[in-house]
Amino acid sequence: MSLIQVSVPDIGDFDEVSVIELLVAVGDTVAQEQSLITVESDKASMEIPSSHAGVVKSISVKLGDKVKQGVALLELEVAGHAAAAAPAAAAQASATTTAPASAPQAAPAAQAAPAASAAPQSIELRVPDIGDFKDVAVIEILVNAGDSIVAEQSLITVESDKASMEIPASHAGVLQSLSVKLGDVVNIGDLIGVVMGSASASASASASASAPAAAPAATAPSAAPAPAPASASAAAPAAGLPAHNPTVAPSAKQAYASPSIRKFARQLGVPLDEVKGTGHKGRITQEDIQNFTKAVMAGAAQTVAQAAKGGSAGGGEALGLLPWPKVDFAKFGPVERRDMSRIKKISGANLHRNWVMIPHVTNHDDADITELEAFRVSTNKENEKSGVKVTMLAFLIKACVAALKKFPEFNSSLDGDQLVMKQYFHIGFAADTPNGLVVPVIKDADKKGVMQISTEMGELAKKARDGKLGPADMTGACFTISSLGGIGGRYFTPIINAPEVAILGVCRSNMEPVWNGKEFVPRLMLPLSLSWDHRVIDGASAARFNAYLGQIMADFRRILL
Ligand code: CAO
Repeated sequence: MSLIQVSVPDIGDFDEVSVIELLVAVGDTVAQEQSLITVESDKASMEIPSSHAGVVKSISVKLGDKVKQGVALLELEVAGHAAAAAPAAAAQASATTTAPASAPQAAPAAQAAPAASAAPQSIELRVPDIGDFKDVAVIEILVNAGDSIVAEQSLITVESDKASMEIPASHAGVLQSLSVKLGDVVNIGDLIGVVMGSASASASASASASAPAAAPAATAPSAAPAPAPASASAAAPAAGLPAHNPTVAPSAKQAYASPSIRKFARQLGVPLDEVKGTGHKGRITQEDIQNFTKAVMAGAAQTVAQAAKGGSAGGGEALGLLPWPKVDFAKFGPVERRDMSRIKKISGANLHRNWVMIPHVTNHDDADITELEAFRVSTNKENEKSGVKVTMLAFLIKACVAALKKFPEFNSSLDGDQLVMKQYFHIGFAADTPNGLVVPVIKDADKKGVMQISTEMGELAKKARDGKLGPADMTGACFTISSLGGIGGRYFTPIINAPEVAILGVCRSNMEPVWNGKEFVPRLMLPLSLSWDHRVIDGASAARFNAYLGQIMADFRRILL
């Protein structure tokens, strides 16, 4: 074990940068390359990564500190380093951290291509030397073609995985064209745009090419929004300067976050400018993104885009409903809070969407299964030794395949204005497990016999109860059956498993008196509940589907016709 010191690396042309985020705490175990501290100038922010894996022993800076190259940031206890090696290790730490931190050197003003001249002329604005960074992504475009820009005004923001920087204009003038768009990857020398101006109107173009980013904010009028709300007014567009490209930066409030947080937000699809920062000076932290995501997933919040689409956030506000009641249950008696299982959370969100988005109708009917049940019982007796038990559900799967073949719109999915008609017959069945409802799928049920379907169903149901179903076991269904036959009940309204368009609910069969035209006779009746998507199926088809299903269940020989 040895201690190594991580200090501020060569930060290029910056005299001082501010410590804006401490990404680790004393006692934390950090991995090599893990970001430790974020520092920021007025034009760039960068994360200082750890040169070694180790444990943070002490941190010698605090938020808001201004630091210069060589200032000690923290001490790491590193395994496997002899004490004698410590200075070398420290040096290495510095050296390693230099790489990303060289980014600010990369923020010089865009280089002017043509030679200086007093007459207005087209001047190319190119990506300057951006240090060790190659292939950096354009994450913000801060100007529009047609804008009048001043020298040093930020044109675009580029970002690597450890640093983001704004690239300022080397020349003032009217922006003729922009050659980059969001998401482009740029390198030194790439054209950003062309400005019509006087080369002499550049603010010390060549000087700023070497050290523009170090210019104090006050002398570097920037159309780019301030990184921190506190300095927002200082960063407001200068008088006469056009506003930002509204399609790129619609919000006056620019999210204030480090490059890795921006990346994290992008990966999750979180709109950063809707996240409230709770960090230093309102900076957005990883926890802020996580909390925002959790709130949206739980339906407690909505993104602007969701609200605009009128989708449901679960709270019902988007549907114009009253907010969900908030009750302090403990006021009325003792309570205990339990987390919902993962399966319940996932299936709940899916069921909710399906219930809200699909216009469901449910038809109820009964099938006479007297003979089929007798056949099932005798088959099971004959096959007692095989260990395979046939339940009514296996026959239902075959019967549903026959009905899907006869009424193909039940074996379809909606895709915009089109129906995708499936030529395969994969049938899902809802299975009750200790952790919640899952829907394993019997693939190609049309090609399988009742015995094989029973065997597969038994295996899949066991896998489901053991929590061992894989994604392949649960995808691709055309139609689902939800059987409560082993439990009880009469009828229910099953929720369609989108993007399927129908689902069959089955309850417990009962011996009932049925009028045969002459007399009441005892018949075993199976209650069927067929829910269907009224956008795709109409009531007459649904009644016919149920009736056909009933005919097959009453006389399974019909399946051969
Ligand atoms: N009528 C009368 N009895 C029935 C029946 C019916 N419709 N369906 C099944 N049974 C009987 C079976 O014959 C069996 O009886 P024995 O033990 O005497 O042989 C018993 O009920 C138990 O059957 P089962 O449930 O084990 O087998 P299954 O093939 O019918 O169902 C499975 C398998 C995995 C679908 C089932 O166990 C299950 O999980 N069902 C719940 C599905 C569910 O939760 N749906 C609701 C979704 S909406 O929230």
